[in-house]
Amino acid sequence: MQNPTVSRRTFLAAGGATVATLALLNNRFAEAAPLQQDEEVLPWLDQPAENPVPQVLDKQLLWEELDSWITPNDEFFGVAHYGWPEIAADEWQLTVDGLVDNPLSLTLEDLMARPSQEITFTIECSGNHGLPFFHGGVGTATWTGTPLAPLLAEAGVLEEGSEVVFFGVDKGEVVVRETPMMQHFGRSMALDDALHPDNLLCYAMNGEPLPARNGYPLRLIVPGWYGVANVKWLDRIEIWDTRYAGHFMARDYVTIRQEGTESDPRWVESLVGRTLLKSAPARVVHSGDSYRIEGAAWGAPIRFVDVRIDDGPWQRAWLDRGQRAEYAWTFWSFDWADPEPGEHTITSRAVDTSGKVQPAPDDPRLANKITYWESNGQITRRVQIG
Ligand SMILES: Nc1nc2c(c(=O)[nH]1)N[C@H]1C(S)=C(S)[C@@H](COP(=O)(O)O)O[C@H]1N2
Ligand SMILES: [Mo]
Repeated sequence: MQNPTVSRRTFLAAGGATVATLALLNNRFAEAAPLQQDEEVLPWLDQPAENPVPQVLDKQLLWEELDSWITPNDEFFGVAHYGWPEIAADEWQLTVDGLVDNPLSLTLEDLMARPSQEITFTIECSGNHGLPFFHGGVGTATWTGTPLAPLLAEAGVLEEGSEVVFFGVDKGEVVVRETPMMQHFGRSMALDDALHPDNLLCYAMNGEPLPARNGYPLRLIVPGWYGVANVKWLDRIEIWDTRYAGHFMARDYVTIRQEGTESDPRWVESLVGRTLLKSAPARVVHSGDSYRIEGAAWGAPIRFVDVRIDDGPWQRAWLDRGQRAEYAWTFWSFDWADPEPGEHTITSRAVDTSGKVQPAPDDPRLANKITYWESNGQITRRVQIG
């Protein structure tokens, strides 16, 4: 058996890897390595600021503790803009109406009796890394539910129906043109987007009933879309023939950036929707003289991930081929040979299968953006060696 501390890079370069050994090495990180006895994690010198809005953001991923590809339910980040409803399933129903032939009203039992489907999907809040206290708004779960498209087909969307609006039970006051009004949390999708076969009306998370925090009894799961589109505590679906312009669709979760030229600036406002390519260093694992940088990449199909130490060259990381799924993060690792004692920076960048590169923070798309949504720039962490 090979010495497990031998670096995968050296080992593969030597060309002697058998399939079994590869599987073993892969597995060590695929299991996402609950640390081996002699290993320890070096804490990052840079740490997020204290969370000033615990009523909105109740939990975050702790990067130094990232040791499983699937995020356990009790460690999953949670965002709620209008409080945290606790819903009794027997007092709850899902209605589907508006521009349909056949309005529906379904209990949780009805939904669970329908065909079920699973998807492993990394959810990220589009505000993640956009605020000094918000670095852990991402997690991966296997979501179970019934596909949305057949349900919409059963409701019989009328010819003129073009927009599917999803409402949560939770509500809050918004002020529009000086008029205060109570509004439910709502988000919409164009009918074609809503009909995507991967979209689920989800009632289970990692094999357990959906936790209250994550939307019990029912939430929308729309793989490939930012967190905000995945409406929790869902109880109403409406088909409209106009675009929905609710608060979290058209006023908040809107990205604003300056384009054009100095003399003719253009302010561009766009809706937060599909996920963007991103990666982050998770932690530095250390044992004796060996140092390994581990991280994750998500938001688009990943081709490769590069790591840069200090101002050095970009170097290719190893992708974990063991645990991958179309909509889930890919774990990567990099063997850091002989780091000099002292403080270092570590940056990662992901490249997707179409060749798109995760942008540097000074990329104009990021640098000219004044809102914190869609902060998918390269992330740099600081660590002390020795
Ligand atoms: N009903 C409802 N759904 C919601 C929200 C909300 O406030 N109310 N927040 C959204 C946002 S902004 C995010 S990032 C995700 C977070 O999902 P999680 O709490 O399960 O991690 O839920 C989304 N769904
Ligand atoms: Mo979010």
